[in-house]
Order: sequence, then structure tokens, then C-alpha cells
Amino acid sequence: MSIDWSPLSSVLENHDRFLVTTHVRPDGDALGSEVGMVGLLRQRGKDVRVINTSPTPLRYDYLDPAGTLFEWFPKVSDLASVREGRALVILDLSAWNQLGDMAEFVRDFAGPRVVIDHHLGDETLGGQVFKDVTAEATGILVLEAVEALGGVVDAWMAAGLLTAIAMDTGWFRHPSTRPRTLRAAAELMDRGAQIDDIYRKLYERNTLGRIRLMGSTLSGLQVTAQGRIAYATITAQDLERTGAVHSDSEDLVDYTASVRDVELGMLFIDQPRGGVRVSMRSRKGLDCARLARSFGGGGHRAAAAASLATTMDDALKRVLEAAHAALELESNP
Ligand SMILES: [Mn+2]
Repeated sequence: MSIDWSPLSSVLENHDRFLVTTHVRPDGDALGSEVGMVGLLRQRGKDVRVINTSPTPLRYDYLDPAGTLFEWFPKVSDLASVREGRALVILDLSAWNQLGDMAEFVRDFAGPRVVIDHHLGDETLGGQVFKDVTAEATGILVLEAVEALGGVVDAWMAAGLLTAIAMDTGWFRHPSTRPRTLRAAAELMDRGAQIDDIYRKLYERNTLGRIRLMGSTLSGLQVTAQGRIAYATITAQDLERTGAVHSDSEDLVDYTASVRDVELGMLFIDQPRGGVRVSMRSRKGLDCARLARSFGGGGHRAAAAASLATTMDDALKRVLEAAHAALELESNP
């Protein structure tokens, strides 16, 4: 699918001040796409603020070396003036609940808005939507936009966009990876992205808490449905005991789906403000997005998530039941 970027070009022509945002618990694609977009906007001489509903996980600090780019919504003291006269760019989401505490602010936002995204789902956030659900990352769409609009990818933007693409493709291992993914990565390296340095920053600066959380989570891994489902849990007590913080659970779900013959891997995590979030990964075609949607969540076919306003025990019971049924349906359609 190829996107016509000319409506974005007119938004850029007609506005001088921008606000860029992304989803709750921002990942590499979310933050890296923001970097690419900010780079493009600044090249055009725009005044840009980036305000996110969640704080930036420590591992992504290299994208914002001065610590001045990514602002955390609850800490922004001049929201009234942020609202004024800006155009809003929303990256890597298409569902209101993915905006967390910022949803109301975005709903009330009077200025024009633009959504660039690759998630399934038919909810609309309003404004101009640039969407390609076949894209491996929002970062690749932002790269496309930068090129279509005559921007120049500098080393910082290249690092952001490479982070985006690498993280959303599991470092070029997921089925979404195709020749153009690697071509884009190669081009970003040409533009100054240092892939080995990015990898080290992301994966070789673990806190002790994260490693201990990983150990405790993996040693609690359970298997069910004759080995077709694997799942693990992270409770508030697990976080406390291991000294991990919430964002340390990022990617741990991938291990659940890495067990031989497992078709669906799930990680259940107690949420800081109550409820349980379940992340899902499928390996042999089971539609996780559909399973997640039945609990009010969403995502992609092979990777999705949902939040349940309930206890860990109840979340386990309900989701495992639905997962069994989904597998059954998959085997006997
Ligand atoms: Mn993404």
C-alpha cells in the first residue's frame, strides 16, 4: 500500500506550531517515530512540543540526550498555551484508550490533527489519517513521509527511525520483516544510525531489577493446552521483590512464545493503578488481535494486548478460557 502524503504537506505549510504525541507505555516505534517527525518539523522551522501520556523508559534516553524533548503529560504546566494554535500529530496508535490520561485532552484539542499509524482497528481519532496496516512499523511510514516531503534524514532522526523499525520487527526477525525493511535499515545506517550502538543502548544497559524480574518471570512460566499455550505472570510483589520497575517488563512476553511448539504466549502484568494487562504473541497464525479485542484491547495479528479491570486470578481464568477456545476454533474452524 502506498500513502498519498500531500495532505500532510499542506498541514505543514499551514501551521507553525506542532504538538506530537504517542501511545501509553511508549515503545521504540512510538518514541523513534516521534524523533523522526520532530526532525522533519524542525527542519521546516516549526516550533514543536512532544508530550506523552507515559514517562519515557530509561532505555530510550539516548533518543533524547538532553532530556528536554519528551515531556510527560502530568508534568506539563502550560497545557492551556500548548492547546493554542498548534496542529497535533498522533503517532503509532488508533484507539482512544491507547492515549491513557491524555485522551480527554486530545478529544478537546481544537486544532487540526494528523494520525500516522499501522495498527488494525476501525476506531477513529479524527483528523487526517495516514495508515498502512501492512507497514512493519510506524517508523517506516514516518521515514516515507520525511522523504515524500523533501526532508533530510540526519543522524539523530536515523537513530530514531532505526530504533522504531528494529523494535517493531523484533530486530528484523518477525514475519513483518521483508527486503524493504532491511533496505530502509541500510539507508538509515547510511544516514548515520549506528546499529551496534543502538542495540547496546537498548539491550546491554539492563538494570539488575530487570534481569532479576526476567529470571523470576521465566522460572514461573506455565504451559497449558498440550503445550500450545505458555504464560507467565508479573505481580506487584514480583516487581517489589526484584527491584524492577514497570517498564522493565517490556519484551518479556516474547520469551513465552519462544518455547518449542507454543502457538500462543502470554504475559499477565499487575497494573500500577489496578487491573491486569495481558500481552499476547502468536507464532502459528492465531489471531491475537481478535483475542485481545474480545477483552477490549487490540493490536496486530501476531502481537496484541488488552487490559482487564480485575484481579490476576480472574484475568488468568477468563483469558486462558478464551485462549483455549480460540485455539480450538483455529484447529477446527
Ligand atoms: Mn508500532
